[in-house]
Amino acid sequence: MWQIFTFDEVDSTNAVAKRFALEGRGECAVAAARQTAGRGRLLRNWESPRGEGLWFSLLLRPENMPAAQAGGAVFVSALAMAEALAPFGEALVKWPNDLVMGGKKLCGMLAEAGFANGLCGWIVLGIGVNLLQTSFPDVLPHATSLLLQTGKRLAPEELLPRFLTCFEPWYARWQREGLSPILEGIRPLSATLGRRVRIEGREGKALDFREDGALLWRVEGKTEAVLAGDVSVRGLYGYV
Ligand code: BT5
Repeated sequence: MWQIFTFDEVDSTNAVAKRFALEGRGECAVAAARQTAGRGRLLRNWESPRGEGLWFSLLLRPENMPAAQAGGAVFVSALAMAEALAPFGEALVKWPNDLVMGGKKLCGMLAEAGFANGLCGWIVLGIGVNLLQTSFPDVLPHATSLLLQTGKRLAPEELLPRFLTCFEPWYARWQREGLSPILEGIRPLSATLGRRVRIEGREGKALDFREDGALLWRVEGKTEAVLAGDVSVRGLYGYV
């Protein structure tokens, strides 16, 4: 059973969960109705209006996990969230850290980790899912919500336990067997594989995932691997 801490308002649930990690707390979830300084990657902003989405972070403490494997947490949560949302609508996984619906961004994920002696001490996995918004600011042309896509109203407090139920078995498998079974689950849900994409100004075709989660793509006549770091991947004909 996950211990869940809920707040009315915080700056960022990732910041709170990181504080919990440094205080030595065990695995838990931290959720807030609103974030005043929600963060994306590279210090980008994450819009988190009150009650309109699920804004939360997991504090994970995988046992004896080599530091290099920590980044896989994002794939575990992407798969679990796609599963949790499946009864309401089809969410596809846009490598490396988005879920999309109708070609737009429904959910973003942000993993941060602390290491000691080559092992992962903690991972804070922040997840934002747009649920009830009926419109987005002009600066977010690629954003969408579950309500806009499906007409269905799913409350954040209903989605969190659903997500945790889906996450638990995949998290256990990831620790036991590594990333392969997770990537196998993601392949059929991928919005990226088989597509023409633009990565860091170059164009090519996304082919497959490498077993460490890197994206293999065909570019300029060669097959190259892109690590799931801070790259942004764009479709040639839109966001996906
Ligand atoms: C992400 O970054 O997609 C990671 C988002 C993680 C958010 C969660 S919410 C709970 C936890 N606490 C936090 O403080 N963060 C995590 P990135 O790939 O860098 O995408 C960020 C970009 O998405 C921004 O620059 C905007 O263009 C766009 N964006 C901002 N808010 C959005 C929203 N609500 N829906 C869709 N797109 C958004």
